[in-house]
Amino acid sequence: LKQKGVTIWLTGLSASGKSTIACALEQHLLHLNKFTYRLDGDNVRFGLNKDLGFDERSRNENIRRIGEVSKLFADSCCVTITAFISPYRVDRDFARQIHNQGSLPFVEVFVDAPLNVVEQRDPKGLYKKARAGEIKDFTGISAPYEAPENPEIHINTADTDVTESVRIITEYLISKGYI
Ligand code: GGZ
Repeated sequence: LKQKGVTIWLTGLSASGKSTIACALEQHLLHLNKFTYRLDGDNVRFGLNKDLGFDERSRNENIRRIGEVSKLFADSCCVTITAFISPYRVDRDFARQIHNQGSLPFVEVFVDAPLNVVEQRDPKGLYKKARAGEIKDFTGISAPYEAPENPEIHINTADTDVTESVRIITEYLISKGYI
């Protein structure tokens, strides 16, 4: 293969738009004939990481494994998209570091939306449950989210739609020669 792999690491609150952007980006890259794979809660938290919950240590381990797996995918020349809250800076930095060690590009995308906006969206009613104390350790309510300080890309989904988000990420990847 001519191209190296790359990992596109989406991070943000629940309901910020990570999965929506990840799916649309995957479709777009497949249309461009790029070898692409998406890792998200549906194919990771129910398989590889089904032993893990949402306490801090479990999230550390969740993201550690996803970092390692995404590195392997990227090493196989795959355009790898990950869509996890990944709330702890130290865990995201670890994922970045192991990519750097393998000379594999790592693109951190902050999928940003204010708490009041994601709480209004609340597509699964999880914020409501978290406020009611029915879900503990809920990110943004009763567990921390450490916003990226220096992401390669920062998208505010309160004013940027999914098509525009995909365009921004794709343009970045092309401009860097990653795809
Ligand atoms: C945050 C939770 C929690 C708690 C269940 N806190 O919006 P969703 O539902 O579909 O996506 C969220 C998903 C978060 O899993 P991640 O693997 O991305 O989290 S992390 O990176 O922090 O390990 C949410 C659901 O799982 N969910 N309980 N307590 N989100």
